[in-house]
Amino acid sequence: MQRSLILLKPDCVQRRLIGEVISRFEAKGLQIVGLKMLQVTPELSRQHYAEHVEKPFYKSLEDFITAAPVVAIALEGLEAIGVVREMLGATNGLKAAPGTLRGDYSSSRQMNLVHASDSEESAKRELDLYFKPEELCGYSLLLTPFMRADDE
Ligand code: FUP
Repeated sequence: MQRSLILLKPDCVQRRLIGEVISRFEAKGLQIVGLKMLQVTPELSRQHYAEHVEKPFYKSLEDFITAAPVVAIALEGLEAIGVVREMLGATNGLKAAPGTLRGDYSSSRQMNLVHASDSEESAKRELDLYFKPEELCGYSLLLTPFMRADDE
């Protein structure tokens, strides 16, 4: 099982697509183990996007991500990090394939609707940024043990 940090960005919240996006994750079989709405501060933005802080687009990205509330989600599932990235599609909504979340709902590189961790290392770092350990609630479902066969 893996956990990934998902952010429903300000455009997702403003366009009232929270339910739509969460439905897609739940329908896929991913499990919400943490959920909160918050306003990203400039400091949190710099921590989250540490690898981009020096890039020319960073100022604009920070202005956008701090402009209005976001929804942070901790999602759990088999290979959840890679599975969610596939569901999101390419970074630029204009390039993302139809059928992906960004392909279906975004026409922008900057306002690309959803963030998701891109590796186990970033998932751990980002989950720690957005959630205290006691805010994560793992729970098992009856059919979970059958998701992976003995030879998988
Ligand atoms: P992703 O991993 O798909 O979220 O994309 P990146 O980590 O490469 O970029 C983080 C965010 O910066 C993206 F969601 C959109 C924004 N961005 C720009 O605004 N301009 C760029 O040239 C690249 C990324």
